[in-house]
Amino acid sequence: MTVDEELEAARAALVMINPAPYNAEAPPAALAGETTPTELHYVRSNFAVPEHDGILEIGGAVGTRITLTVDDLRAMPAHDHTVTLECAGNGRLEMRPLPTGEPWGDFAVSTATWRGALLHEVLAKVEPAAEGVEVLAVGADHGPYHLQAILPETDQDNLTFTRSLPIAQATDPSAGILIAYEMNGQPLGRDHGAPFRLVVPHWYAVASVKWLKRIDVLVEPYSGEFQTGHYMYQWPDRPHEPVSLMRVRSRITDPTPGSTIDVGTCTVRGKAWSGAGPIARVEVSLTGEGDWHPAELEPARSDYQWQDWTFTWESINIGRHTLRARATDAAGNVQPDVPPWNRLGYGNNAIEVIYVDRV
Ligand SMILES: Nc1nc2c(c(=O)[nH]1)N[C@H]1C(S)=C(S)[C@@H](COP(=O)(O)O)O[C@H]1N2
Ligand SMILES: [Mo]
Repeated sequence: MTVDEELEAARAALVMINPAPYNAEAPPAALAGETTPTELHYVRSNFAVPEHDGILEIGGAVGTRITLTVDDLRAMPAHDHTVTLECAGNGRLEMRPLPTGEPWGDFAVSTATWRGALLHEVLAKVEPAAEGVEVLAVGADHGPYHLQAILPETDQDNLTFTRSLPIAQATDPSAGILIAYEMNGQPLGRDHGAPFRLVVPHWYAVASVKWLKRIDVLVEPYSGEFQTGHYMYQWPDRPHEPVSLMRVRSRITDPTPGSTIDVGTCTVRGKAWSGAGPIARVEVSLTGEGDWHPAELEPARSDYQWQDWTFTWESINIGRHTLRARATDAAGNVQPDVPPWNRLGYGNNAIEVIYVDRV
């Protein structure tokens, strides 16, 4: 297969929303399983898929600069983490007034099993300087970027995808951050960051830099288009804030929205996830105002992936029924009824409403 044929095959089952740069949602069925098959995992890229020479350079304020290849990463202890990634712009289409940005529906979220070396173990090799405050991850992708929020005109013609993490998080063994080289048991595909990428559990996926080219320890906080320009919550009534942890959210996966099902007993199934803590509670409402009924949480599979839940719904009434699910995380965050509006449309975790017709 040529490179183009390979990309086309990898993209065939997705719901494309932008051909260039390629951005695509998962089909709804991709959310039903424990994990999302690679060919159904959403893709979000700010630039075209770049060439990558296979070398990762690590430097900045460090004792020892090093370069690593995928073989060097594979020679380190391998860790498999099953991680739910959600784009911060997921659900933007439901915000009013409609924010500017990729018109994501609700399917820029997926869960895959990533294998890689732990970022903190890689960083230990370079001995970050005591004055280090952030760790900058640089992608190999770059190009013109004209949706500027903060850039002067002159800098928009060749921008690189670059993001930083606080050094305390990057070096924290319990953060679970990977430099991943496999996704669901296969080498990373081109759309998902080959040959290696960061996978940062709990954070909106913008932190999980693909096509990783450099890592630098910084002694000053980083500011850049993808850090302090885009991916900022620009609230109408309070100070701007960087996008960070995924906000608590739930989704009914079964029955599917708009479907027709028989009266009687129906097992409602769904997912819930939050970057701020494990899911403590999911409740289901069968009406507008009125009671919320507790759903049953399946045993949690890991810290980093969405949580399955079920609810037994008995109804002998034919006709249209509304269903809503609402999750609460261990930190006490609960989904709002209305999307928390911000100018660039990030972090929509509002309660979703579906209906089904019973016959
Ligand atoms: N180098 C690079 N990394 C990137 C991006 C990008 O444009 N360039 N997009 C980020 C965003 S916004 C998201 S939501 C995730 C998407 O990861 P996926 O395409 O594997 O689903 O990658 C992140 N990593
Ligand atoms: Mo994203």
